[in-house]
Amino acid sequence: MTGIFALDLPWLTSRFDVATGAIDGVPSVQRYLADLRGCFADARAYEAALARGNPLVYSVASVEPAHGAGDLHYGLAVVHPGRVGGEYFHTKGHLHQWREAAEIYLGLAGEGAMLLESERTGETRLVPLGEGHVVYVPGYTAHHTINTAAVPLAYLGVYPAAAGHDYGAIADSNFRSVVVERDGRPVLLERAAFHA
Ligand code: PAN
Ligand code: ZN
Repeated sequence: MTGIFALDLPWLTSRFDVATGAIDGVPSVQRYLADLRGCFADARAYEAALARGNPLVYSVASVEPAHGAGDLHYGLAVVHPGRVGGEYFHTKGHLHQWREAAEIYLGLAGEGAMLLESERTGETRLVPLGEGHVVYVPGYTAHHTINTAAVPLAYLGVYPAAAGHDYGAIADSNFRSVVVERDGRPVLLERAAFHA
């Protein structure tokens, strides 16, 4: 029998801070602009932005203990406001290594969106993610989050412990769409149309 069946877990209860993105006693990963090379459609705007500074784009604190098949992992993420060549700051994005693994996102603060791209059907959906939003990310779906407001976007993601993260496919070919600011509002564009 594998898994977690005792109640003396250090992570049985934890406090989290929506403002800082920290979960007490848990490691946090920081992604700065320099870590996101290739993630923004306008490569020139990216290099120009990097020449001006290297801001924190997002952080994720993850509770990912060793696991059995039925266990859950979760992460608290904060995506900061900003844009590169009009494209809003966003997370790298990934598919789950175990493609069937779904995920629940709970919006805690701020305003933004999730870009979902089905590996199976090729469909794209841009759905709202912000305070009061819950998003169900089905299996076989590449997903990333986008801050479309002027304040930090904070959310919790809860996923099967066996999900794993596959960043390779997105790093190689990227999402087919980008979310950019046009006249003060977020607009979904085909990456190819953005370049044109
Ligand atoms: C989330 C993500 C979080 C950061 O917890 O890990 O939004 O995005 P990247 O992992 O793409 O950098 C999640 O989807 N976990 O499965
Ligand atoms: Zn995920």
